Amino acid sequence: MMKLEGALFPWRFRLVVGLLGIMVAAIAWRIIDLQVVDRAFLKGQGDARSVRHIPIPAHRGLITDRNGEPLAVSTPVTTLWANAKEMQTAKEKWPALAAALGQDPKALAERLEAQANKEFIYLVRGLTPEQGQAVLDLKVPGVYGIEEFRRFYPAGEVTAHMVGFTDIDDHGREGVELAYDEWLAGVPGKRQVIKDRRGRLIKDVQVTKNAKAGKPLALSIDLRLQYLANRELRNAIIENGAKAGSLVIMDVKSGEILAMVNQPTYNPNNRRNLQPSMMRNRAMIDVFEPGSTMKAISMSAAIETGRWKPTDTVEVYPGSLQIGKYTIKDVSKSEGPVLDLTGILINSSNVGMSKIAFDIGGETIFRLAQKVGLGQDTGLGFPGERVGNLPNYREWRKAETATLSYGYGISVTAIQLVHAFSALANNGRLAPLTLIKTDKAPQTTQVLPEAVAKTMQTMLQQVIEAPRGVFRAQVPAYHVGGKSGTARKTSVGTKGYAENSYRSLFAGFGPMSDPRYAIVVVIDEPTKAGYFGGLVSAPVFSKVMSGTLRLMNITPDNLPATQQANATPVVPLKANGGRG
Ligand code: 59J
Repeated sequence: MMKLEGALFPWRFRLVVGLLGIMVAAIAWRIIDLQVVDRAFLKGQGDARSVRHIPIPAHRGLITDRNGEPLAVSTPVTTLWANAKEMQTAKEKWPALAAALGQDPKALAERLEAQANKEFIYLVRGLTPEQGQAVLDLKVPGVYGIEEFRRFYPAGEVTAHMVGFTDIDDHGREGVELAYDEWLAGVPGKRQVIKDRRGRLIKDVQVTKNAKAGKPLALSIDLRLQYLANRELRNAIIENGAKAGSLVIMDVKSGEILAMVNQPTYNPNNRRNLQPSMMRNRAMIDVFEPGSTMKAISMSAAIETGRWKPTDTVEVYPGSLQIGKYTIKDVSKSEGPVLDLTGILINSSNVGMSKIAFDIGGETIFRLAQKVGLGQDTGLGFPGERVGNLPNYREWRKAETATLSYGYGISVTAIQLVHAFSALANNGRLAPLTLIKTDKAPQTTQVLPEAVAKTMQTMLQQVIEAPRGVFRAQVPAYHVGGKSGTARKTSVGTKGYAENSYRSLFAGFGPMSDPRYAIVVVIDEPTKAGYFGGLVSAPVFSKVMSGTLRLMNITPDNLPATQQANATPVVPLKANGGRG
């Protein structure tokens, strides 16, 4: 055999081998070049231009009142942040930056020096887009802007407790903002971008995920009533030198809370110098003994048994009753030795109520109190909401049966109390409470026979309209009903009751021709002229009920006969009723 390769193509063979050799060498060189010689440079270049995902903030849902009035609005803002490391390269621009930010140049310089190796610090958050752009236009190296949203609360302190607020990252922190955070928040989107090492945007590649806006929420409250309630409560707190207070208005047919206000309050748009006492939504997170307002429930229970009717009488003489070592006392002396059931409510006789309680038994009162929601979970799930306490009747001895029947030894929230009264107002039907606007009729529960509720309505109207009644609760042109209460506050640290610190209460509803609105007024520690619920809280009830009936266009049911015949709704107040 011949040696083919050598003999036939010696030069071609060498050429091919030679070329291949050069190619291998070239590739090897390039590999070494990339992997070893230029490694650092190339790695830097790659890092410098990298694909990033940056969040697109989601627009938080608008909170409105029942008529669409805005209560919490998200507005676009610009937040300025800095790469402090990068900023060290252009210190000469710092004074101009400080001026544009309205900050002290020395303080800013100190801060930037101190954080000189940080690649992300906030410079200022929540500027208006115009303010932010003005700073960015200075083109200070290392200063960047991001778009965010910030909450603004147009009704300020008037809706503060109800609406709550979000934190600087726009997460719900209090109130409805917290309770409905998931609903309101939405989902942030994502944008794919190419940024350089300094975080500067080189190319906006694409939106990889659209931001999903949060959903709007219409609350049950009516801003006009909220303003009215806030104004009257605030005035009463000032006039009476009181520590605090709450007021709730409820639509007894729909279960909607139409207004809920507390004093003291705060401006949610400026939360500097906040004291915790200002932030309490007392109507739901503070519990108290309902005192004599409880008699409306105990009396309902008595009438429901069929053993008692309004004209039956009870001996209340001499205005006190001894139960073991415990004495039950009436504060106001009755005109005679006996009172009928209506008289017991008018005179607010603890003795009379206790005797009825002994007759019907604690369990009867307990069952109804439970059914109307006293000391029970409201189901609202409001942040910090309290359930209160209705002790089980099995634990009631004779003294407890008595004191519970007139409102001590039980603790409730203002919203529970208005709910309980709503059942009497709505002919025995209890509508579940809601803070959200509802359009369809609620599923109500008959917690008291209609006839009993109607009897109670008549009696509670007498409490206000009878000669010795709580005349300060009367409302011009309408019939209304209700019950006052004055409760000694339990003194801290002792088991007993304070000598001179009181809670003044009033709970009532109207108009009696077709009860629609229930209102509870709580005034904590009045210190001026007087402290009786009938003196301090009843006038607030009167003013707020009067304004409510007029704003809601309710036909008067208590005009002189000549006018009543052709009564039409009174002229409603202006749409901003009472805001000014
Ligand atoms: C009262 C109580 C305290 C707790 C008493 C108010 C009791 C009681 C122990 C003395 C003032 C006062 C469990 S008064 O609410 O009866 O609203 O217009 O605080 O009775 O046994 O110097 N209310 N108030 N009682 N305690 N314990 C009346 C009444 C009520 C009125 C006036 C006069 C009390 C008519 C209250 C009102 O109906």
